[in-house]
Amino acid sequence: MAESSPNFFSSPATPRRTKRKSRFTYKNLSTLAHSAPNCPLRVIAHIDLDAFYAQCETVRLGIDPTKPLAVQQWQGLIAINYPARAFGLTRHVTITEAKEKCPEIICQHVATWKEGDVKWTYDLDGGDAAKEIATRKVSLDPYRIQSRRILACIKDCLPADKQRVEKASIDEVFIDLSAQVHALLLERYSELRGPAPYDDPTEPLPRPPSTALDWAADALVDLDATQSEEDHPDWDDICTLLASEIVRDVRQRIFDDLHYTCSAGLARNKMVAKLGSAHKKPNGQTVIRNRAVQHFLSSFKFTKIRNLGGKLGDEIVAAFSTELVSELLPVPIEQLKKQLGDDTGAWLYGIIRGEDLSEVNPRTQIKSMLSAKSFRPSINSFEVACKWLQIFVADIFSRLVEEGVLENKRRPKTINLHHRQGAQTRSKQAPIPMGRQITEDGLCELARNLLAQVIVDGRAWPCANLSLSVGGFEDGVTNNKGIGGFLVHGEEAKALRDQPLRVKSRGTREKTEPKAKKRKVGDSGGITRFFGGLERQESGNSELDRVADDEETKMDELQPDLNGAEGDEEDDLYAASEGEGPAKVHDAARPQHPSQDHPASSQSLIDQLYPPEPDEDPPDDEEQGDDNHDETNADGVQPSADDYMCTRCQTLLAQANKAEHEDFHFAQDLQEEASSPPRPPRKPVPLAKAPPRPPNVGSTGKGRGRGRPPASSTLGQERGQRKLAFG
Ligand code: DCP
Ligand code: CA
Repeated sequence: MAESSPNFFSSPATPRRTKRKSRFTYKNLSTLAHSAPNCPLRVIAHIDLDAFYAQCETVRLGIDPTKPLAVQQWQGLIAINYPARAFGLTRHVTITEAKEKCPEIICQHVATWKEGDVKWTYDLDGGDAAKEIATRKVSLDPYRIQSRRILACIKDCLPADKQRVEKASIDEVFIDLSAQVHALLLERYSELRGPAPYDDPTEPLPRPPSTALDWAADALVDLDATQSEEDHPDWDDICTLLASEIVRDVRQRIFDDLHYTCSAGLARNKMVAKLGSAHKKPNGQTVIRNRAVQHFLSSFKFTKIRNLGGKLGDEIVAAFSTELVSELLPVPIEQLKKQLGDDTGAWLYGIIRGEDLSEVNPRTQIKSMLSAKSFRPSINSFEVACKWLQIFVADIFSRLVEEGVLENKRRPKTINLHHRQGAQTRSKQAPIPMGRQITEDGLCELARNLLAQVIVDGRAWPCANLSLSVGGFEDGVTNNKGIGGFLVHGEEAKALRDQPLRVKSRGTREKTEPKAKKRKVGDSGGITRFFGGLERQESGNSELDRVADDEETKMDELQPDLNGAEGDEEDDLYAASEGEGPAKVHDAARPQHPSQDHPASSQSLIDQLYPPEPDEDPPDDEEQGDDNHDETNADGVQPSADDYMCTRCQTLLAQANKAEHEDFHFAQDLQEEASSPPRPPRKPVPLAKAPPRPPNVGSTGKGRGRGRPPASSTLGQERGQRKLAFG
């Protein structure tokens, strides 16, 4: 693969100022072997695929990679290849603008699912995207598959016993090359093999040879002002050089085997390596030697640094009236602490000096899977929502099959439904019963029951966003458990056998639970204020609670412990979140919009990660407000021609809300059926004591086979919603 950057330097062979001893000790060398984060010889690489989705399409379609191509998602462009970028195109341009600026551009729409499909397809013509948005959902599976192939290729290039690879997002990895470089050092430099003189590990290492270092085609960042290329290279330079050779080979293999180009950054830690990979794109490799870190960082706005792209960055800009690293460097640590709090101040002081001890976390196993859809216009009935749930389940199930669920290699323990209505997001969770094969039908039923619970709670419609996820994956073969680990015995087994695969309502948890039950996120004003924020979304420590945080994001912009997740697409929102930092989070990963439940101290990060979406199609019945109807009923107002009385619960409501109310009863019936032991029939709810927030009123649900209203279900729909005719 051709290296793009002509911008390389080699360390000159002469003249040199020779230092007598290495700055590094035998102890440093031994900690390198263990990838210790504080080892001064440590080397980390960050590899980022160039215009990833666009390359996936180019490779898939066998298109000449020099042709301009963009990936379309509905009416937006979510990836632009570099030939198209040469025409000034970015993710922000519309398709019309893109075609004006670059008439020959190929706009390839992403794959989509539609109802009844057993697999996503590429059969949507980009020109029809606007028409089809209401009946299809995007699939990013093709990109996930390529991502996995690339990850496998990378791992295949590295020695099994010394590799430490972290999948940071769908198209990025961090690699800690320390252990491999340590082995190479000993192999190539015999003088390092012996024991430390006097058996004292604090003894300095012998000097490296004074031969010129050949950085090949790497973009070598210039040294700090206090350093000189004439200085004798030390072992850290050699380590970086060896790592750079390894990464060049890895990139070459990715290109040779899979035809993808990528860019890489090499440095002593993740933060600097990541900035490095973006330095010379596409197809470039940037090396930031330890002696060049300060020079490299000084040229940046600190708002470009990981975790400083959002509110925290803004606060710092406001506090110090600058966004330049170079202007923040002279600020004493005490002043940073005073203005930002001790933890944040100390962290910032280190980070702008290139200090980052975060580890490369090799966990790459999927923790959860999510399938989601935003509805424009919103949807208004259980029936329609169930069709989407069926698509979500098909999507998730196909991924579960790939994950080895059918062979019991791995298995999720929980299923989650997130439902958004206006600004309110609600979640329901339930365990996936053990002891039996997970099936598509079984998951569908669980999902429907979760939705039924949302409906029972009221205010389910109009629904602007639904997402379904499974999480809490367990290995089937670890811990000597084998397949037997999935089996249940005795009473539990009997209970399961006798019971349909249904949600037990008691097993669910709602995210709108009272504030008092929420775990408090540190509100000291320290660094946790900014980085602990993600956890605020969940109500506890359990695996159940963590599920929603695991969806695919641009992980590196978030916390390390979000890594390893397999997430999914959001249909139409990601493209709107271009920019640095957490704003690049997939909207599909938005488990819950910030609500008043969250402690104020974490609100800033929440806002930053999950900016509110514009409310689409202000809901008619929300404007009317359910409360009004209840009050009207309580006041004993007589029914008008526009009202009707539910025969099941004797509640009076507007005709427009009839369908929703029927859904409510249907959902309630479903839930009761699922409860064990069976309960006696419900008593009608007296008019004056309207139940807490169910949609207003009722129908003769049961008489219509499971309570589904056939034609009337469109009554309360929004404008345009009737178009949502599947298949
Ligand atoms: N992506 C998206 N919407 C965004 C950002 C990214 O859908 N706002 C998707 C499409 C990208 C992929 O994620 O191809 C990887 O994101 P990157 O930010 O790494 O962007 P690219 O890989 O496209 O380009 P670059 O070469 O700048 O890395
Ligand atoms: Ca990329």
